[in-house]
Amino acid sequence: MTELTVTRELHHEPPTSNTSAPRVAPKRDPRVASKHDARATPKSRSGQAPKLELCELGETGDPAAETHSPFCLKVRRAMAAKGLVFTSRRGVAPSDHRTYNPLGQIPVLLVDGEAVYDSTEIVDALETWVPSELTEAERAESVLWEELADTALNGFVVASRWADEENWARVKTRFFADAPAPVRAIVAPMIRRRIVQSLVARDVWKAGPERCWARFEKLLDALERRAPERGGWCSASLGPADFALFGQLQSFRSDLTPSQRDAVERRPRLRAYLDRVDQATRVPSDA
Ligand SMILES: N[C@@H](CCC(=O)N[C@@H](CS)C(=O)NCC(=O)O)C(=O)O
Repeated sequence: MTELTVTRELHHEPPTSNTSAPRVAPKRDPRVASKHDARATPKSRSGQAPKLELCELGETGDPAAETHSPFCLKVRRAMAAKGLVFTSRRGVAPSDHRTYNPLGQIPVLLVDGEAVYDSTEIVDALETWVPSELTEAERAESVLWEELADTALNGFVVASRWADEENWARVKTRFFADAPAPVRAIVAPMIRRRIVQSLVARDVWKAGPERCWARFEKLLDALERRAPERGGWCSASLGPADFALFGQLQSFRSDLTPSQRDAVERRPRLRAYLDRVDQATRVPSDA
């Protein structure tokens, strides 16, 4: 497939890092351990900050959407929140990065050329370098919310784009914008069929659109009641649950999926929470 290209670099300072650091952050007292201390802690084997490259898809062409991948959004925002510098390796399809991830999925983070894949593994690695300020109990809760975001919420993101008849024409035009006409006409519906089958197998779309979107509304109602009015989802500051929830929920806030976007926007606490995470984790515009 397409050869990958390295694009622009972010402009904030990297910490030094230790790629062989333990994967679970030690229990920390947030009153004494500041973020600044954490950034100073990791040391790389060579004494240099490691080179971080994020394997993802091409730019969206939409200033409101830095990526169409909710999992790349999760990782991008986690890195921005932690002040980590990275470059992007762009591909046309996730499978373009198969050299680094045999599963053919994105995101993949190359750490001095060594691949870490699966967004949860990547965020775990980031947490060992620049830990979020979470107690052990908060960290355990954070794992549960991250799982809910990556599985349940992601099912609805995928359904909104690939299964929902109301959105499909827009999605096809945007996602296959650079594809030759025959690809758009023949390959796009084939990919769609395969993805819808996987949504049926995941029990997201088995009972059809009405049940799917009723479950989505119910889940959003619960998230609206649970959304924190300040701080992060599981603690006073942001952590893995926030990066994961933001990655999926923000992905609905797109003109590709107007009815799902409106469903999120109708919930003021959830909307305010997402705006807060957005502000705190924004990747510089030239990234
Ligand atoms: N569990 C993976 C899921 C990643 C994922 O589903 N990525 C999508 C793009 S947003 C993908 O690569 N899809 C292609 C495929 O699954 O074949 C993670 O957390 O990174």
